[in-house]
Amino acid sequence: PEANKGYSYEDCKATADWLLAQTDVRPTVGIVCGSGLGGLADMLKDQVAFNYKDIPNFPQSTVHGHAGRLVFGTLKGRPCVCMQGRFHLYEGYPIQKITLPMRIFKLLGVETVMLTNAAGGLNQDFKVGDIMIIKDHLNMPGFAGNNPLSGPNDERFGVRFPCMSDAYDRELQQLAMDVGQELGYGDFLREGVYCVLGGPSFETIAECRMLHKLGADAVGMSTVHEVIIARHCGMRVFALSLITNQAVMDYDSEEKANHEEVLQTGRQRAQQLERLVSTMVTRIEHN
Ligand code: 6GU
Repeated sequence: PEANKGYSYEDCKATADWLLAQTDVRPTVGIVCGSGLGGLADMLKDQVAFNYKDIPNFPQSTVHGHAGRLVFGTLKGRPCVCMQGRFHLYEGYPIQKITLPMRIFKLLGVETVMLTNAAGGLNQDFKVGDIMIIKDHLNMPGFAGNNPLSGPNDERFGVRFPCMSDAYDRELQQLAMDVGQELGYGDFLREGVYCVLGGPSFETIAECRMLHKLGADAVGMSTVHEVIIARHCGMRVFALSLITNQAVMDYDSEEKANHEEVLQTGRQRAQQLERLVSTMVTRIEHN
């Protein structure tokens, strides 16, 4: 497909039907695992897994720390589908390709999408290892016209001009807070605004200061595009950032953002993050 046209409804349907023909799992929850957070997929029971390269129309994951598998299974009896590894703008894919899995989720029957990512902390009260419940976003690529909904709109997915002021489901945010308290995560569970940039270079000091002034609590290179497509087609959205490093905010700092630190923090906090998400899944009500 042409870069600005993306995939048709029929393309998405063909991929969804191909998947549905190969598994009995009928997922109502779709999960996207961020960098270093792929362990969530390993928690699924009775797995049926597909490598991205084997799925019709699917892009392949190229980033270290992302496995590149779509895993179906159950989490304490709840049917789920899990992306172990996601696609990013900086890999060079057209933006519609990055978000294609969300439409496939929708056509598989998914009602709630839960996304995780690794992010840099801009809020000075945050510490490395904090888990931030995303309550809102800043879509910087979108300001420059790079929105995954650019191009013709297919009403079978959603309206031309979708609302984004209710993108992050408030009930699910509250559920995360409640479950987090129960699990004893109160000391490192936060909430805030996530800002997406194209990457792959990390931010300059001036850029971090600017983003912080604009109201961002964390910065990363993913999630927002998926959220827009998921909301457009009416799925409920919940998203979490693991603060894997502090974004560098002053010229005296010796800190440097690097991918190894991101993966390292992911490994340390991953189990708690996985427990939070999996416990939430068992309490989500669907109609
Ligand atoms: Cl500091 N910046 C961005 N853009 N993405 C990140 C990050 C920082 N840390 C983890 N992911």
